[in-house]
Amino acid sequence: MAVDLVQAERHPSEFIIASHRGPYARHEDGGWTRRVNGVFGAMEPVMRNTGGTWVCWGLQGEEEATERHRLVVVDEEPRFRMHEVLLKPQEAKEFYEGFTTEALWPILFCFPSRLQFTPGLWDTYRMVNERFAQAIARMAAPRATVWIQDFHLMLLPALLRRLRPDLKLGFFLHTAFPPPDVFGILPWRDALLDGVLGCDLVGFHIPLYATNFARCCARYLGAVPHWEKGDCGGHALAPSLTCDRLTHGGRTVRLLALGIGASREDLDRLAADEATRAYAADLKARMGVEHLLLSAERLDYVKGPVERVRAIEALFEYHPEWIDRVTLLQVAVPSREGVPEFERLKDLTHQAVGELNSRLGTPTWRPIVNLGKTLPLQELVGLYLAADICLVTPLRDGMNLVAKEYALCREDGAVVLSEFAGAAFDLPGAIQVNPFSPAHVAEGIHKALTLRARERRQRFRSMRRTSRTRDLTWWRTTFLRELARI
Ligand code: GDG
Repeated sequence: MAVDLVQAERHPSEFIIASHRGPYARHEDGGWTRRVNGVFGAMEPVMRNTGGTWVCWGLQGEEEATERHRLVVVDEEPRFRMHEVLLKPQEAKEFYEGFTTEALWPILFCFPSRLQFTPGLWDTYRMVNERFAQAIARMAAPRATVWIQDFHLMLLPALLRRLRPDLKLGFFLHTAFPPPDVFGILPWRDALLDGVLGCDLVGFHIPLYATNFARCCARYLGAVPHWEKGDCGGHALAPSLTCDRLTHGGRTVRLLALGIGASREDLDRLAADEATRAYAADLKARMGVEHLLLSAERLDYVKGPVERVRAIEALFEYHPEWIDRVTLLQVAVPSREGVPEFERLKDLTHQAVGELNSRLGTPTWRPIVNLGKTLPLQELVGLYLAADICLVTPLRDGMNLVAKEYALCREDGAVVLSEFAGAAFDLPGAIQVNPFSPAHVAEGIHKALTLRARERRQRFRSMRRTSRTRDLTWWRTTFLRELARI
């Protein structure tokens, strides 16, 4: 796919997506590549298909302008517009590496011990949300639809409603959402919740996050949720009460649990491609093991990369029969580079992999092969095709698209999946494990390795069916249909 961004005049838009960054990053030779991230990766095909304007921030260069407007041309066809609110490097650092990474990220994923308070960052967060609101208010056509993405822009809905009450506003949170005791640690909790409630429709991946959000709004803002009995069935992520709307300040805000799906458009084409299949077969042969395990993710503490190494160690300790027969290929895409906490995590992961490989490895076999880089999408699909088992063990995850992409691309296989990833709610055919316990994950892997073919195929069929029917197009059309009905 060839992408080019060309300077263009600003244009009123009927459909706007707002997310903190755009889907493409410029590389040294002046070309554009897609950013590897669940949110941008998912919204890019959405915009390619719907058209409209994508509003995000960009870095302000030497030029004086504070905003930049461009046309995105994909394979020589203009597809959508991109409007950048330009931030000075220090503002971008305070907004992204600062407030959203230090304060919001750990709280939303329930890691309060990682929260940091740096004075002044909240003001930058508010300022960036205000700049987005002003830009969108200027360019939205009358009664346009604006779909705001994720926690970087939690204040935007209320700010925008004040400036443009005619707009239809939707918000989707791609992360998890914690219970009130954890969210309440944020000193800015009221403003953040009030900001999101500026919307007509708020989407979450699974009912539990909507329930947690409603409980926070009730406790901290006095909002009134409309509760219904949930069907928890003992699952870690299923709430006993669910909420599909709440009332606050004389308005009713709808809540929707809608798990994001993978993009079939790109994956089907690549999985059917002869070159991808040949790459997969060659890779499997070169690895020279009976069973290839795969994990692929951004390097992030919520994904539990070190805990996963411990689980592989436990597998060989409790089931030494797998030594020399199983290898984990671990793709760790660099993320938030330069942020000290994430740099430390990279070192810890390398160290853990290195120690395990030197203790158990042989001249011809390694327990773990670690790739610390972004692979082209075709290679990633090749790995999906080559791997007998996909290992998805985040300590917590909003959804996790890798599990769904693996199930979508193949006819058979197995997924070992953290019970704390939203995907566990959507994919009951996966072997569910507790990622905090290396022994439990090890048993899950052993189970996947020894499943009878009939049970394995049955489990896989249900995951494949869900991943193919509830794909990205289904998710986008369902959300926008619900928003249009309000
Ligand atoms: C958030 C939430 C939620 C991975 N390695 C490579 C590569 N990838 C692609 C996969 C997949 C995406 O990155 C990662 O998806 P996740 O679902 O793990 O997303 P996060 O970045 O954590 O983002 C998450 C998601 O938003 C969507 O709502 O599911 O819970 O945290 O699509 O294919 N892509 C390429 N090379 C790689 O090496 N090209």
